[in-house]
Amino acid sequence: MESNYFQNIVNVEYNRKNDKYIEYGTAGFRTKSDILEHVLYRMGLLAVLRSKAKRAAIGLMITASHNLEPDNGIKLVDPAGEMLEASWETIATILANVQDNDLISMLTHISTKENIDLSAPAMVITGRDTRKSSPVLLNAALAGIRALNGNITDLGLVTTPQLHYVVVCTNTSGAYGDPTLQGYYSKLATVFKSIRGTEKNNKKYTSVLQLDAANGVGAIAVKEFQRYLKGALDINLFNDGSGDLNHMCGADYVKVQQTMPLNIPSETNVRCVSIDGDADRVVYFYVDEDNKFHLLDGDRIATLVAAYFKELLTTSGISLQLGLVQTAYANGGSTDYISNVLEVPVACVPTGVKHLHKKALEFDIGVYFEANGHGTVIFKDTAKEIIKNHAKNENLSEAQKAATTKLRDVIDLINETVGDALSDMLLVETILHAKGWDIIEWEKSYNDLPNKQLKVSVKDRNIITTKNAERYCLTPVGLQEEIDKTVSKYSRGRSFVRPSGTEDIVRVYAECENSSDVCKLATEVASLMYRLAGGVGPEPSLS
Ligand code: G16
Repeated sequence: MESNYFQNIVNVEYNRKNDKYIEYGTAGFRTKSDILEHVLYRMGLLAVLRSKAKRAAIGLMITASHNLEPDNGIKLVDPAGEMLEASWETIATILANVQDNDLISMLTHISTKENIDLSAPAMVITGRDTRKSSPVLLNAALAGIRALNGNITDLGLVTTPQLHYVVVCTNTSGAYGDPTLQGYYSKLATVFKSIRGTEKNNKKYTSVLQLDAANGVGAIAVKEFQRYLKGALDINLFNDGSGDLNHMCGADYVKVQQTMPLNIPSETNVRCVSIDGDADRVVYFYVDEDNKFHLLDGDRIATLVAAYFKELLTTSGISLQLGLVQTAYANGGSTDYISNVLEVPVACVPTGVKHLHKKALEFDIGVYFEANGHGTVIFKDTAKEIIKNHAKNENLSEAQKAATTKLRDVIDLINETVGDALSDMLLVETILHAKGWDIIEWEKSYNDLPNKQLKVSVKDRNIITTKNAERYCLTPVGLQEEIDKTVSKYSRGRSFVRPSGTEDIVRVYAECENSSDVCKLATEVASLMYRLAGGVGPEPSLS
């Protein structure tokens, strides 16, 4: 049965045209778009097998998110809207790299090993970002899906989180929401406006927002939201797709460079937002009277959200375990604040929302955010039930009732399937509105330690291996000892190195107490990295 089943998949158009080994990285396959066609075709085939294996719809998104225009990639989405299961990432890597002649035998092997019923139906929901290469790559994926007779729902141009949302809505037969883009906009906008309508006296809060959409697909979604949110939130859109994607704009640029993106007017103390190329990350920022740039990144969002939930739980009298998940990039200032002031349990896991999501599932309410602005909040089904039932309790005080209702309603504002820049932004806006805060008030909660990031190019980034949630470098041998020696010279110093899973570089992170020292610390560690791990090109430095 198996080899017959796969006989129609041979398609010379999608033969492998280069020998580059390609790996399923932090968030899928990601590299130069011109070497990806055969990979996309094969991922179309694999998505059909995954759908049959799970007896559910699978998502397939064509995007390279924060990377520049010449790159592209693919993210596969599992049935509950989460990232592809780790064991299938390995399968995907093997399938992407197999020789054309071995493709049928590899597919046969996968279906036998995974015990897949090939007669089961398959459904793949596809979407793409605005890159020039995306339509061609989408066609390759669609050809793969069709070759195995999979059913297709193509959403066209969508943000990554919108695709995740439609996948989970489809697989829950609409229980999570209507599985359409209109369903997505309407669900989020309706609850946003309704919560907002119940709150008066919003002191310093104003509803005006400057939004940098990275010239990516998020701009399309923002334009839709502008229609749905009219009168509630006043979004001024910049980098709306008319310029170069992620070029000197977008959440990654703003976070790493700690500077204003192109085109956003520098207006004193005005709340600004940047999202990334596929709208799954968000950061806030503003410039003060002295034209000084202030960044409120994923750590700030996480702490704002965790504090809000803690307050609602306490006021409502509901006992649920709230926890927060971060990565090594989390600023030491935020971790201290979470542990010592908020007194919320905090966990640290390796980079990649798939790791954060998994850890957050251990809590009744799990808040997870990477410092780069990628994150969300997830709720156990049992927690949702407890909140709903509590809201029906007629013996609650007015304050308890209000907090419980808010807790129940705000769940619908959150895209729990994955980090969603726009849903996260609406959540932040809801909290700031409830507290009557402007961005300056929000920033007062704690002080960030000065921090910097650098990228180092090396011959082979895979020689860098790490442990302890990427905070300790195992190889090259001796590098960690050198980093430790360097860091010990700086008060509250901390630094780590790790290979990127989305770009062909190694990332260096450094933080310390003194802002005049942080560039020096980052440069020293980058230089160690360059010398001991085979640096290529110019040696990076910060002045
Ligand atoms: C992806 C992942 C994020 C990760 C980022 C950078 O984001 O979803 O979890 O933080 O890549 O990863 P790395 O440091 O390994 O390059 P995006 O927005 O680019 O898809």
